[in-house]
Amino acid sequence: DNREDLRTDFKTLTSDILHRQQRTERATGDLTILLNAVSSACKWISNVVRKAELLKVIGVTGSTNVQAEEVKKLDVLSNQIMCNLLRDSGKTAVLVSEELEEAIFVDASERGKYCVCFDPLDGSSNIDCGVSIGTIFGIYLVKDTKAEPSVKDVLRPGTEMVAAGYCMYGSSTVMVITMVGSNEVNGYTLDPHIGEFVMTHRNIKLGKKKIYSINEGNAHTFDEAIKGYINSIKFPPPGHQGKFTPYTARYVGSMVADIHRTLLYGGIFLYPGGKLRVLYECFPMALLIEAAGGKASTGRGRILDLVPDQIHARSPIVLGTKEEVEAVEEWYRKTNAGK
Ligand code: P6P
Repeated sequence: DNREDLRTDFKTLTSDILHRQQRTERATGDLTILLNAVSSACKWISNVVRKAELLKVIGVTGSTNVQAEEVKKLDVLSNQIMCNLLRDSGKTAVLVSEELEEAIFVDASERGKYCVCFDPLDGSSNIDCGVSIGTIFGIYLVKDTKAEPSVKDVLRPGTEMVAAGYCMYGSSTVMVITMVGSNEVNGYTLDPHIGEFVMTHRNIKLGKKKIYSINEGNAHTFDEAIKGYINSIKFPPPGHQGKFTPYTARYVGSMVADIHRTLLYGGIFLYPGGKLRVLYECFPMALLIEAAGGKASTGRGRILDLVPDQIHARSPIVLGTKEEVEAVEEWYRKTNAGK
């Protein structure tokens, strides 16, 4: 029966990770095991995120559980799921989490050679109003497998990451991931009935839609370059007579949602104020956007070249369609803003 809707040749994240291992010289299978731990953690977080409201309503967790403990907030729970599954994989040496002040250095007895920087549930302030949220991760290989792991293993440029991605918990659960060097970004949608991430977005490349995404509520803090660029896409240039097509404004306020749209449709996302974190928001998203044919900048240069000075370092970020990011960089050169 060759009915088109009965696809039987679907690919899964699990099979893609295994095939990548087979194609990689001297692959030990460690990254395969690590990525499967990330995938399992995201399935579990998805399950908990989707039940959270219900659990509160039906009182299973209510505001206190049987030990009369305050029910864990979703981002705390998501952090514990990520830390436990990553540590349990036996393939990690250093864990950096948005939820933890200090890095975790995995005990020698269960230590591996990878460092995972992650935000277990980014955008969690949006949970109660049903906005898409997500887990963001970036992976480094330790600098020296024979040395004691240290914070030096993660205070490195984003160009040294080996893999990065996010899992968005929205109308469906979608894992978007890139293996550095593949120049490919693939998206996989979770089929909760078979528990597999099934490939739904093959080799994502940015679209060309004229969309801009920025929190205009911060306009009073924008420097001359950002003001100049935003005005140039909202209003016709002085003396312009012809037809002017302004950009469309789209801002969710949850990074995974704003980046997912930018990856699929194109456009530009800007967070000029130094709010977003380098290791587990800026770097992973920059790797995805570059692999999908876009550009990711601080406004003055390639953001992946930054070296964070501490694990929760922040940076301004402008990313999306190459021409748009280059226009912002040009505004910085012209106005020499923020010097
Ligand atoms: P603002 C969510 O709190 C977050 O960390 C990112 O997911 C999002 O892009 C940004 O902050 C939104 O910040 O200041 O516009 O609410």
